[in-house]
Amino acid sequence: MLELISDKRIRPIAEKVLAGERLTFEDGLALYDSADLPSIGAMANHVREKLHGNKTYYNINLHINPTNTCFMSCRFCAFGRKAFDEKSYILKPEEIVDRARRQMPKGCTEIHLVGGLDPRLKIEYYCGYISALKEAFPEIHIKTLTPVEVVYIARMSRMTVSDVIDRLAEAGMGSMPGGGAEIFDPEVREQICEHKCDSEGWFETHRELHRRGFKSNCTMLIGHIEEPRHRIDHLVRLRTHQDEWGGFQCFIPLSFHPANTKFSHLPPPSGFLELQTIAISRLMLDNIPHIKAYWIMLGIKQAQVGQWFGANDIDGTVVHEEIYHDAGAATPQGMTVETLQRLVRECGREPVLRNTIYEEIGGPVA
Ligand code: V47
Repeated sequence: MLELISDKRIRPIAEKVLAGERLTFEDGLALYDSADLPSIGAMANHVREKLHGNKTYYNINLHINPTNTCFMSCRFCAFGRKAFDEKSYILKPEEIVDRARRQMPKGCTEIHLVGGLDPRLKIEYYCGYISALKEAFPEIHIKTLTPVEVVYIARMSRMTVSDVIDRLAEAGMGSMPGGGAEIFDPEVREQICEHKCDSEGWFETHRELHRRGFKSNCTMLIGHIEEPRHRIDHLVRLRTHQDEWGGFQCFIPLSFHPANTKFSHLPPPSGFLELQTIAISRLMLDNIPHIKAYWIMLGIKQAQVGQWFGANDIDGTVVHEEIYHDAGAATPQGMTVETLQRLVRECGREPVLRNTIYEEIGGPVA
């Protein structure tokens, strides 16, 4: 492989990758500084195949956003609405159960729920919808809330983060998705989402989850005002947490969609940056097992290519998605199992059905 690397500056990094050595902050920056994307992709693919062979994981899931009212004003967000907006909504627990009953795809194992921040909603609301879903669908894994919501609920309900997590766990929360991470660097955070929880609150929440044995995911939002050094700093912070606590099972690089946001004047991230980031994440995050190329956000074509640039997961059926579609995503709202399997096979990978915690759960269900 080494002789195929055109950019000689990154050959020492390839040697480290082949030797299984950890990459440094400077290595990460050098990779972002190189235009030799095929070589970086080949390095990431080497790691990906060492970990997962030819498998690409997918799941059968349903997304529900309990509320879109949000008192924050994150500049990258097109989803949140102020309470007086006629398009704002708060679903009651029974409405969430009803929607799940109507929309749940055959073989579904997971409901993924995240929403806006509304001071009128206290811990009882969140525990209410979790326990209502668990009562109606005891076998379904409830993957819900991000540290941003947890820290806010703690503040609004006058509780500690630790107590909020205990209550959510008692109600039946199974794990947490990776949202709210954005970019950890405080100067970037100040410009894109200054009111929401900082990196300390984000990591505290995951620490509290991981020390109790819960799994969670992590993300990074790319292609807005951040620079390569902010992305590498973000990845190194995740890696450091993981060294101590474990618990992150999947990393998802998220591409910024500018439409209908305060950054609508920015161009969307390039396909080059997306693939570079998937690959560099795979290389930097040597202790996080899975990298997801989320088809809803990347588009189907790029999610397929991502499977050769370090990703080994494509996410699932989703069924109904609001966060990216409000920001101009052109992907479908959901996908059938048959289509997911076909798309994975078409790019030469083996589709493997998983549950939320990456247990393989057997062949096609359709
Ligand atoms: O934290 C919001 C991002 C995240 C925009 O854990 C935007 O399996 C791009 O975290 N353009 C929420 N991104 C979604 C998320 C997620 C999605 C799928 C799977 C998992 C998982 C987690 O979406 C937010 C923010 O970073 N986001 N607005 C936008 N306009």
